[in-house]
Amino acid sequence: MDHQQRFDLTCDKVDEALKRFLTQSGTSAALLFEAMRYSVFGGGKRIRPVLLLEFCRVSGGEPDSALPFACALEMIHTYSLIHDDLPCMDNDDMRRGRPTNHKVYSEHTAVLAGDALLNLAFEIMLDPANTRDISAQTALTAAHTIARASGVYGMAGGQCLDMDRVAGQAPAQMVAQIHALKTGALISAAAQAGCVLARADEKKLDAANAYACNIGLAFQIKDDLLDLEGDPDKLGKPVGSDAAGHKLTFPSVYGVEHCGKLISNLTGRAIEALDAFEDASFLTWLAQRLALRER
Ligand code: GRG
Repeated sequence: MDHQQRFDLTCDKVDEALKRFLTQSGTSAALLFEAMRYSVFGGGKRIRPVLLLEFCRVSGGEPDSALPFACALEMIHTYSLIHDDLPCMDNDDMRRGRPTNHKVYSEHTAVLAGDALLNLAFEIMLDPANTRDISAQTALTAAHTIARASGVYGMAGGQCLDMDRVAGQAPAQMVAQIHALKTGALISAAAQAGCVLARADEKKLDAANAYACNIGLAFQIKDDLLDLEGDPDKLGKPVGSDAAGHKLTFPSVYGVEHCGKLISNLTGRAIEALDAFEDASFLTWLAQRLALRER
């Protein structure tokens, strides 16, 4: 099996588990379930769950026992995109080639779908029925890693800095901080939680963190570049929204050419960090694939 086939197979497993977790029990709030499923099954690349499961595997853990955490992480990511698209944030009409959640449902349903996905993620991670194969302490530590990365010290904090930039702060420092929190924190949490669930040692945790921080930043710089010069058909949304929204981006600070070099340096550093693991060729491939992605 080649790496692409393994990636696809892992995505299929994640999708199957997500379908199970998003099967409605009872009859209340059918519309909310529909709105949640609309975005969870809307064509996401599943990068974060794949990272979590692979870091669990290369650290000697059992990926199947980490599946609930991988699904929870994808739900948190999905909630962040639903809320990011809202009129009070980026006010986007399209994502992944389809109308955004609030365009299909309503603004209040989209807010609730995001809230409900965030809560369901924690319900899944903290449900003893989903964590039978791991110790309670390990499950709590993994859930804590993901919680911290999602909230004020991570993604939500980064989103706030991005929305309410304070004039006078150095752009280069600011853009790095925003990206590290808004995008990098959840990607790092994926790698860290995978290691935690496999009870990896400090050396492996540090290496996973170094890999994730580097690919996380490269991922965001690539995202900035795609918004500037990507193909709207492949991206499934119009380009140019960062410039229109006067967003602070890596290309606006460093220029397009330098951004290409930064992505390749960061990818190289991520791959170097994998020396701490045996059998990490899939993660090498993934870092390279993300650097070359077109959507
Ligand atoms: C609303 C709390 C809150 C946070 C929003 C994630 C985010 C913070 C904003 C999204 C803005 C954005 C486009 C960031 C760039 C990096 C990023 C997170 C891209 C989307 O992730 P992908 O490419 O998405 O993994 P898919 O569609 O593949 O799931």
